[in-house]
Amino acid sequence: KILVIGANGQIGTELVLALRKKYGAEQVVASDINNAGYAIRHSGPYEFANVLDQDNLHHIFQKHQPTQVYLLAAILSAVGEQKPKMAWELNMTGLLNVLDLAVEFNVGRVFWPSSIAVFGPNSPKESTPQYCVMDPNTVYGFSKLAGERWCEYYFNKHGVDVRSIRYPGLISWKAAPGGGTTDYAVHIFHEALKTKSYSSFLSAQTALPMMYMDDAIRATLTLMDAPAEQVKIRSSYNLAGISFTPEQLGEEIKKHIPNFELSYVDGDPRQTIADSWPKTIDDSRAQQDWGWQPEYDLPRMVEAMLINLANS
Ligand code: VAH
Repeated sequence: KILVIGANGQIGTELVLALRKKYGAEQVVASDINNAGYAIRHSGPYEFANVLDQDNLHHIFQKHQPTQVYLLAAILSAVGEQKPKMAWELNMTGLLNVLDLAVEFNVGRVFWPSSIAVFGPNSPKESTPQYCVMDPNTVYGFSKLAGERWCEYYFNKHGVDVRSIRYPGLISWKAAPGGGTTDYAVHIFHEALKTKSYSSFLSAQTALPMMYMDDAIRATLTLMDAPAEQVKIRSSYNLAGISFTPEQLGEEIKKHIPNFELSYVDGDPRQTIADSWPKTIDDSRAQQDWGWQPEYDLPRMVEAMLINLANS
């Protein structure tokens, strides 16, 4: 069985759908702490999961004997700054609980998402390399950095085949984003279709690394399918898709909705977070080690978001 923890989140929802399509619905156990995600709950096996409850997790591992585990449960950057201790506890203890269970139940492969949030103000802003100064100043960012260290540690000390990707901001339409700094790039599409206007909490020139969810899911499955000897980085892989500013995104949306109006509000705490992150990412190691290639550029992503949202 394949176990997905955090199945009702922005990534988890699409991972479950992709994994059920690939392995068959009955082989993929979805689990989450909240009972949202009707489609996920009712299209295959579902469990209540609390990553901070070791007995609950042990019961799920005992019952399903997973050969693969995807741990998506986390508190993201913006919410993490409002609840710093909760974010550290959930992101760190949740990961350690799952890594320990992966050892106990001899799980074949584990996936855990990191983020470009592991880079900080003194990391290079352009073509941020796989290895460089990393001084993240959000709880989310340094919990992901510490998590990468733990993943590499469990691989080296306990032989857990854990694999990880430093996701950029992810843009999708099937499930809402979970309280991050890049969420503006999702909300803008909903507002553009509803009111033909959007007020961005990030300034016009704030460039950030982003990716359409279909590319992110494909990268995840490609990494998880790669032979172990090709996965040479056991902390987490840089991954790049598209980098753009709110202004550039607005201009692309105007090609489909000519009278779309984009405005900006100052003083949002998420601006400070965004300013600490890279603008573009160098993902040459993912390309070399397991053949990564993105398929969505800005025009194709915008078209896909507008068409799918308009028809959903
Ligand atoms: C966030 N969407 O904004 C997440 C992601 C790179 C951004 O980690 O917190």
